[in-house]
Amino acid sequence: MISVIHNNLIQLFISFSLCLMLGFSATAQKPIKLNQIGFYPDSPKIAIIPGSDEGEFNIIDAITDEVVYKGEVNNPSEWIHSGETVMLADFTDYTTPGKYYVLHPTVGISYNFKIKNDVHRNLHKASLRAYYYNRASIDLTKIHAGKWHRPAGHPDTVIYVHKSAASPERPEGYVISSPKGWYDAGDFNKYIVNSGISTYTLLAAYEHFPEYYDKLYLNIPESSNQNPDILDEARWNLDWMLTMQDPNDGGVYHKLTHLNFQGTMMPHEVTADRYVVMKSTSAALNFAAVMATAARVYEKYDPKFAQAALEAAEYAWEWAIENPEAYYIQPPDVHTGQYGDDDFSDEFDWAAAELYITTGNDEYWHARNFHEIGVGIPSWQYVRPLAWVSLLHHRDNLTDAADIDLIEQRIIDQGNELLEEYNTSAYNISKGLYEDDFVWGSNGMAGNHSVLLLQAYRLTKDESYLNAAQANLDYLLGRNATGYSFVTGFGSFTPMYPHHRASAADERNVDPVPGFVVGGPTYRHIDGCTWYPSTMPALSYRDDWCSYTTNEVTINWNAPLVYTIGAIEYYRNNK
Ligand code: G3I
Ligand code: 9MR
Repeated sequence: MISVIHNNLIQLFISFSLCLMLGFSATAQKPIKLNQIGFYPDSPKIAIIPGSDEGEFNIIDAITDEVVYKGEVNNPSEWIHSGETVMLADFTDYTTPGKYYVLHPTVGISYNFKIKNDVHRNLHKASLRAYYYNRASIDLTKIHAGKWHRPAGHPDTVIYVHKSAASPERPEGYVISSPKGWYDAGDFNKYIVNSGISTYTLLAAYEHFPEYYDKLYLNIPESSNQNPDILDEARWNLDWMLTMQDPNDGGVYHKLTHLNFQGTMMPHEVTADRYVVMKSTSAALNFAAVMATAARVYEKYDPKFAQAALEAAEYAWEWAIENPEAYYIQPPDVHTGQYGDDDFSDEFDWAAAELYITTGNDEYWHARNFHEIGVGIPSWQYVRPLAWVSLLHHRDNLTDAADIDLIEQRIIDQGNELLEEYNTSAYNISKGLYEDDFVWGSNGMAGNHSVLLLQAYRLTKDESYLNAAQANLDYLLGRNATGYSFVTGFGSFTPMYPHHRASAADERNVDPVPGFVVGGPTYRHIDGCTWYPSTMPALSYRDDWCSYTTNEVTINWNAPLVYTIGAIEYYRNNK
């Protein structure tokens, strides 16, 4: 114990002297950027050194302060998204487990990181437990929520049918019950469109890695039952989604919402009325795709639910076929998130693919022209890639109607496009390839790049794809221009003021609810923040409540994080 304290003091002294030497204040952000959690022994290990001062870098044991590895930095090059010139310090071939930091004689040091097996296990659990923390209609108990326990918010048993959603059987003001589900984000509303990709991505994680998730314990209220915890968590949202379908026609309400965003309150403090608003084609198709997926995934655990999910999916699909142009139009008295879309072709593709896979009915394959469509990066507004992800996974069990070569080629082409950027980018990441990579929710885009890269890896077992997928994770955890590890509670320099009401309004806790990735830097801000540290897209981030364009959390940005970490944990430990 004493020697640990002694060594820590030495380290503190050395770091402090170094800081003084290099002109940094003791509290300044560390100039060398890397994944602040760490690396698996056999994974690539990269740090970013700012500037062009080439030469030697060292890996220092954080306990003994001994130099354990020496390497040469290389490739000073510009990253156009941040305007920086940076170099790579590659210490992939250092594999000894331990705790370390990087030192460059003129630049400074990095935060501490670890090399170990299972290095992202806790982060992975936390990124899934974030969904539990965002549950509506349930007490978060001390046992499961720790210091973030809170009373249930939004029972959602009395929900009014909004004028925009009125039908003969359910006129304006009609009351339905629509409990459970996850709050979308930092706000308290529940949106079907965004629930679509989020819930699907968790179900895909299970479908692709069942043996891993069968054993993953999340300490949620359902943990003691026989089902995998990830499926119990997803079920909380699926149960809510089912209530959003009008049993009279199969249409699905676009969202369940307050009329306005509420103030900075804890969920249980909110009393304003809630409404279901307008049925839309995008809601019906997202719903159909997810329910068709759920019908497969829950077959083994709850066949009755699986059957109900499939029927609901087909009913919603029929509604969408009859109502192919029901674009969401925000009613004048509703001011919450829109999740609007003016192109449903990708939603049709995705729903058709999931229904085809689940039912084996060729009509769904032929309903769309898969030969004519590409892949891309998934987002709430662009779900076409999810069709390819599912088709690839099920390629050995499809009917003769499907073109397996086409499915494989699409995934490889997309993977290669990302890989090329990974190989050539100054930050050694695929993120940054597309203009949309720095839209609102840029960190979600980073995760979704990795989801696609991981499909290419699953298909080919070519490790470059796995390494590239991990590089985007490294980006999220600190190897980025801002230097933040963007996941709350994980890393040394991490968001403390996310735009998350249940964190901001919680007077008991300084620490925000853990396990959420914030939206990340973006090139366009429409929030009330008076300043941003930079106008460069990759630097334009602010850890402040005011910044809902960069510092909010959502279920759709966490889902690719979950998928990516789960897959990487699985492969790094089971190769
Ligand atoms: O689709 C276009 C694309 O074609 C174009 O290239 C690109 C360039 O600007 O813009 C794309 O549109 C963007 C759209 O998201 C889709 O990515 C818009 O610029 C951008 O402003 C829009 O932001 C959305 C934001 O709501 C405002 O509508 C975010 O994606 C979305 O995550 C966010 O969602 C909010 C909910 O409404 C409410 N709950 C919180 C949640 C997160 O902040
Ligand atoms: O808190 C809201 C956040 O969840 C949304 O993503 C965002 C954009 O639609 O809007 C936030 O609410 C703000 C509102 O739009 C304007 N007044 C300030 C609110 C946040 O403080």
